[in-house]
Amino acid sequence: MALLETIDGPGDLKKVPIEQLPALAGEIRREIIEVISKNGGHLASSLGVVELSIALHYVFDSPTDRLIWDVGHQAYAHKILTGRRERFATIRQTGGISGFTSRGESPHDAFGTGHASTSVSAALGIAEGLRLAGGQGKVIAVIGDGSLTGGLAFEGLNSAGHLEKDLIVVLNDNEMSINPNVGALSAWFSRKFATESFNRFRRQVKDWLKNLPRGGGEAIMMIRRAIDSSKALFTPGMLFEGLNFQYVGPIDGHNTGELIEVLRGVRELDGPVLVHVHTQKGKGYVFAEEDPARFHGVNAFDVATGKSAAGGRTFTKAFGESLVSEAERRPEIVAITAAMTEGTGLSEFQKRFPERFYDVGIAEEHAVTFAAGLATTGVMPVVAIYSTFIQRGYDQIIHDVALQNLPVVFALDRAGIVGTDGPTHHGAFDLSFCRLIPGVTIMAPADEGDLANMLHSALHYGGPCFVRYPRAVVPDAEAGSSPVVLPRGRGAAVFGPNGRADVAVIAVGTMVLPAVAAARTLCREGVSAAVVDARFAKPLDEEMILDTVTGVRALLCVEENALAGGFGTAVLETLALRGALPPRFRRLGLPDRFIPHGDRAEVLRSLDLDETGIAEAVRRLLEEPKAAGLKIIGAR
Ligand SMILES: Cc1ncc(C[n+]2csc(CCOP(=O)(O)OP(=O)(O)O)c2C)c(N)n1
Repeated sequence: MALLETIDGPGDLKKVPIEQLPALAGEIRREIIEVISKNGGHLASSLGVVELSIALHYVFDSPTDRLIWDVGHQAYAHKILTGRRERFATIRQTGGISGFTSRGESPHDAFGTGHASTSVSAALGIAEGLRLAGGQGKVIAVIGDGSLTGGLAFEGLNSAGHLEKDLIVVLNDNEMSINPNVGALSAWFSRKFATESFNRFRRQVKDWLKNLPRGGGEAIMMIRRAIDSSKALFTPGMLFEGLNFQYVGPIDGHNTGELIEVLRGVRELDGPVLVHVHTQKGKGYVFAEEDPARFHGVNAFDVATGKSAAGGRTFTKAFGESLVSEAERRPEIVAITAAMTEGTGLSEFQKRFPERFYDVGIAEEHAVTFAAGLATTGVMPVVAIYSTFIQRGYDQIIHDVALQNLPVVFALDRAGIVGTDGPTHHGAFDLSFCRLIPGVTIMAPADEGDLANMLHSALHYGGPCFVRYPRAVVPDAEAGSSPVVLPRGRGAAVFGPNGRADVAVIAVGTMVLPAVAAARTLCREGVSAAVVDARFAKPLDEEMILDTVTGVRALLCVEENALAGGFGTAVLETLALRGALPPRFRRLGLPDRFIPHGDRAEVLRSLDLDETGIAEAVRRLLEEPKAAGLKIIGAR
């Protein structure tokens, strides 16, 4: 790592002669592969932009010039080149640097990212802000062709073309999102675009010429000449030029010298410019080049073989299988993903029912409204989206689905703490923001059998339904052989003494089994504790809750969701309105702050969201004096 060791910031990089930059790229790749093979992370995307990262930092002066990496998952080389080389080994670990760009982490991270398609709007805002404040610096957004399928990116381009301010957008085109990129637009960027479109145009004109009256010799010659000279018009740049951008490219994104030369030229241009760069996802690591989708986001792996240790059976996998068996029985079921086929467990569905499967690109808003449209025709759409990304489609859920009471099922994967991807990806809020929508059903399974029953029920109830489940391995549980329809809005008593308990714990989803384990421990200590699995965050089983808390000394509600507006708050509201609050009450859940990245189990432990934390919370609660009047002891 001879060269790399001399680089503690972009200033050091600029001292390296251009001819040595390919060697530096090799060193950076080795460092990224080495660290990500241990920590896991977004390997293929980051390997693809090593030369581009070097060239951008060679030509521009970060942090005066602002670099905004869309999603930020590809910014590993950028991090290594901007003073984080030594901390790079801590990436995605508890207390370590983030796997995305983060303003708090470095002045070179001009904008915090994690969700796709934000870079153009953010860059335009920064460019305009600098102008208003009389500040210095070029602003450069780097966006992948996958992220350009998001509507927000086009809102940004549209606005930038209108404002005509200095802005450089680098389109990193590797023809891949996580899987091969989808959508009509991706053809515009494709290498085949020019020839295919031009040939189609030529065929159309030929047909037209055949139908012209005879004797039009001179006119036909003119048209032929016009066709030949119009070939130059058929470039991917047409689209961007139409949006008032100057288009430069396409250029080879692995040729550092060419990149530097082009970027130096682009730096001198005024107004919005789009630089189209071709790269290869996974470049430089044979297994990632061969299977860029698997190495998009990879767990720890063996560098020599590219293999990762087999994980356990996940909720995602269980969901995918349940959906396939539902779809076998009901031809009206279709599945929709927003560029996350594998992540949401839909690969098998796609194989089995290609005609009933839709990958709409990174377009969550569209996914929801598309589902709403389908649902008006008797189709039964299941939209499988990560909890954090459904935030993008919130207005569509309210306005297009719920207001019309359409039967759309939302399978919210990665609900709760996701772990190493951190705060941009935690599914912290879905119970809170879904709970306030009238008429919806919200369910959270504790195990695989529950998940199958809940999916089955959601497909049966009609109206908008959410099933939320974590990024986790399913606990050992007997999956029911054939799923049943659960009575809507009914919880279940899952643990307790005969007769009245001292303490009631009402848990939902992932917190049910740790709550039962905690109650067992408490029982051994002589505290009789009952546990209720709420199953539904909406509608709440109010009668069961009232019955459970009658006569108890304390009540604890536990959820893997923000406390603010979440499940425990729903219980609190119900009990307060009914005048039935027990003498001691407390909610456990995600506190009112953004939770950093780290191993999922460690993060949950740090928040008391495990067996030990729940048992301890009950012990502390019981030590507290009785609340007077409506004051709630221990509520936080
Ligand atoms: C709103 C949103 N939806 C989904 C994702 C998940 N995601 C992360 S990267 C990615 C693909 C990005 O493709 P591209 O922009 O082409 O970058 P590449 O990884 O190919 O370099 C997706 C779908 C996300 N980060 N944000």
